[in-house]
Amino acid sequence: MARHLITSAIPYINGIKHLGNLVGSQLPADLYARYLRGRGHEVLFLCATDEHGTPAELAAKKAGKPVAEFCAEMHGVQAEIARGFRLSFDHFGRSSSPQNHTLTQHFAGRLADQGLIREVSESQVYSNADGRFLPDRYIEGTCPNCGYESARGDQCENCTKQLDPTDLIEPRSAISGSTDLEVRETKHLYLMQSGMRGQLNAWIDEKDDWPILTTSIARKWLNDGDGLKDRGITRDLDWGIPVRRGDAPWPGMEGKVFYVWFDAPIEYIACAGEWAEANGLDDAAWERWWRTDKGADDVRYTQFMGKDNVPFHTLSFPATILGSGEPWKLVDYIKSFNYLNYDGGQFSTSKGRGVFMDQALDILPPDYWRWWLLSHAPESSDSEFTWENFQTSVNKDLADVLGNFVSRVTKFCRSKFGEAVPDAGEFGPDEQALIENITTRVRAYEHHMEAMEVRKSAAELRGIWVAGNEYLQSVAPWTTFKTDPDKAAAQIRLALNLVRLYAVLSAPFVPDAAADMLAAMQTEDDSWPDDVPAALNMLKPGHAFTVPEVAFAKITDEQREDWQARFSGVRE
Ligand code: B3M
Ligand code: ZN
Repeated sequence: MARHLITSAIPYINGIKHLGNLVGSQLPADLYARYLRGRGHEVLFLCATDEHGTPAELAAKKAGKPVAEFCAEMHGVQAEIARGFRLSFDHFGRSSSPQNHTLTQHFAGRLADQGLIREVSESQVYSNADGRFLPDRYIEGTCPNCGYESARGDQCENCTKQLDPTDLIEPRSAISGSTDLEVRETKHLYLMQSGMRGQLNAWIDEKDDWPILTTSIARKWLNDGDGLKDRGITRDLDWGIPVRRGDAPWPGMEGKVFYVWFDAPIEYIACAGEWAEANGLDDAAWERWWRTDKGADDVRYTQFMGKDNVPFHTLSFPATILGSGEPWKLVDYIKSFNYLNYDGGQFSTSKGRGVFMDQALDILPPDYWRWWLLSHAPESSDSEFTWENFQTSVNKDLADVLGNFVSRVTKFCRSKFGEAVPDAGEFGPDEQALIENITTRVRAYEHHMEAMEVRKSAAELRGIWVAGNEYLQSVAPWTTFKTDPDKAAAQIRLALNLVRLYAVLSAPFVPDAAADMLAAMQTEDDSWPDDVPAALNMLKPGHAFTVPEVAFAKITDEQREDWQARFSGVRE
């Protein structure tokens, strides 16, 4: 047994995320966490809301609420939606937590002690029309690297280059569109990460098992001339973590806050502290996950994120950790994702194009979404959501294959043998062949799950469901029953055991259906099938079961057309 720390990129507080965001971080992280728990590992799975910065301030203003109140409310909304998708966080924290204030100020102080912070008097863009400094992403303009015309001041979403607002060509305010911008002098703290290139390069070089998507982005910016230039870690904003040097004031920095991208990854650590507090545990309880001098040496730490977040996790955050000179845990594996597109274009938060997490749950249960999204995860390239594909996958995989298997087996048994595992007959060659086939497939499934190959895992799981259906189809117990009821009884005994096995194997993907299947089999034994033949002989003759409700209703053509129209346009 190992200990696994798992974090998902923490979603911004300013709005509800779309399905592309979900499949790029939280959902695959949940899949992995559920799988590892199922295998008996100790898991700490953390996520939080990312609450600071201008986006939060502006969203609060638009909602007509004080920003702290807005964030508290939106955290509640996001937490509820996360529960709706069955995201099994051990804690869903907040980057505005007292723990994160303390830790962020602590890291800044340590970095300063290590000589890695310098004060820079710099020119910042001030918008006269908006009456405020325009940090980061609220300045738009042309990317100096690739020429993309709507690059944001913090990063170009087209080429992923991290930018400074003043790098942009022909800048304008993204709030008002005003080009009446002026440059004002202000003083900020810079993290001197440029001196850490060698150290970071050596660290990335060790990671020969990381997804190419992750290392290629990391290497690109490590080797790029200014991919690792010193970065400002403070901002002139009201909402954020006040700049302090540990627990002491920072002269000259009064009224300023840390940059949201400085404090957000630190929340991964702070969140463990929030988790401990929420569970009445002491500091040692969370430090054993995060401090290598306090037991975290045997922790395996995996992060999940979309590709646009990779530079911050391969360069900036490791620079903070390494620079502190303290024994904090570094990430062991970064699983990153490409983008999910929507029906011939992109998901668009601003245009309300595509399906957002709350809307998805309004129209269908979480398992439908989880299955489609995970089985089509944008791993090796971007992938696309279309309603046709969604309808086909759900109807085929979930309704025709998994749901149908469970329903046929339990109903047939009820009508011929009653609602208990039948006690007659022996397993023959067909049964042995199926057990061998399932054994091989379970081992392959484990292999893919361990490697976090999400699509391959889904395909193998589907293969395991299909194998059961094909077996049933070929041995046809409803026909066997007429001539050899004992043999039919043995076939159904195996099939009922398969239902329980399917529940255990499928739980990381479709937890609600899995729970229903286990409940129908009237067992709480969800132990992992280390020994598949034994697992398929677990429900003994006489063991009572019930026929479950229809697990998956098919998506009709009318529904598909209705939804397609509903989510194509501007969101109200
Ligand atoms: N908040 C991603 C986003 O919501 C960003 C991730 C932070 S991870 C420390 O778009
Ligand atoms: Zn660019």
